[in-house]
Amino acid sequence: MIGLGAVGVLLGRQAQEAITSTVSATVPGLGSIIPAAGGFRIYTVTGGYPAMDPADYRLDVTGNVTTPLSLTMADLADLPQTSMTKDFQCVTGWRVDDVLWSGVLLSDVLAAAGASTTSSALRFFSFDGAYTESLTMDQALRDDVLVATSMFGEPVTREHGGPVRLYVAPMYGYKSLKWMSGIEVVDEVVPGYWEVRGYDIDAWVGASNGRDDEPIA
Ligand SMILES: Nc1nc2c(c(=O)[nH]1)N[C@H]1C(S)=C(S)[C@@H](COP(=O)(O)O)O[C@H]1N2
Ligand SMILES: [Mo]
Repeated sequence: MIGLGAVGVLLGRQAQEAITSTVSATVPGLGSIIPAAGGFRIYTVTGGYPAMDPADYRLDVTGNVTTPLSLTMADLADLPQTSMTKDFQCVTGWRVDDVLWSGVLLSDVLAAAGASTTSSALRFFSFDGAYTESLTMDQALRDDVLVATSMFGEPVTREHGGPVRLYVAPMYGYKSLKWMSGIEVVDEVVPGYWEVRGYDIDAWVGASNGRDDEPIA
């Protein structure tokens, strides 16, 4: 059950980062809003959580590649699997320590597509139809940037951007695009959803967005 006040918060307020809620409730038209595990807050700029049957899922890898790909969940499972336990930190201040992430390194996906690593940037697209993100090629090839199919040892939930989301460990959470549907290899960085709204394009935790002084290692 949910009170009208909470519905008002959900539907009426332009809260920072389009925060939805961490309360347990079902709101008609918005689907289920569950308590987020481990202190996560569930964000969506569209007001909803797009649904995708994993059987229908495709991750398109296009642009400056020798082999354009349209990867199924099974295709992703056939690529080398990587896990890492690392923190998730939103630029608004909340942080979840020691999250177990699993999936395929973005660099392995790019290698499978024969991505031109002399291209300078990548664009990321969401099947929510609204959110986009960017990385430079150097950033994308790091060994802590993951095409994540699993969080906490479970498939990425719908609320967290399942079945596949991006996880950019060294950067603030807004780089970790949810409901990922496409990766495009391009010649120049195209600023993402929050970046055209003022956030730093290079979102290093600690060093960007005027927060702290010290870049992380
Ligand atoms: N598609 C999409 N991806 C997104 C967002 C969003 O609103 N839509 N919010 C971003 C922000 S600001 C953060 S902090 C994280 C939050 O991830 P979570 O909702 O799994 O906690 O998702 C990022 N990726
Ligand atoms: Mo965020």
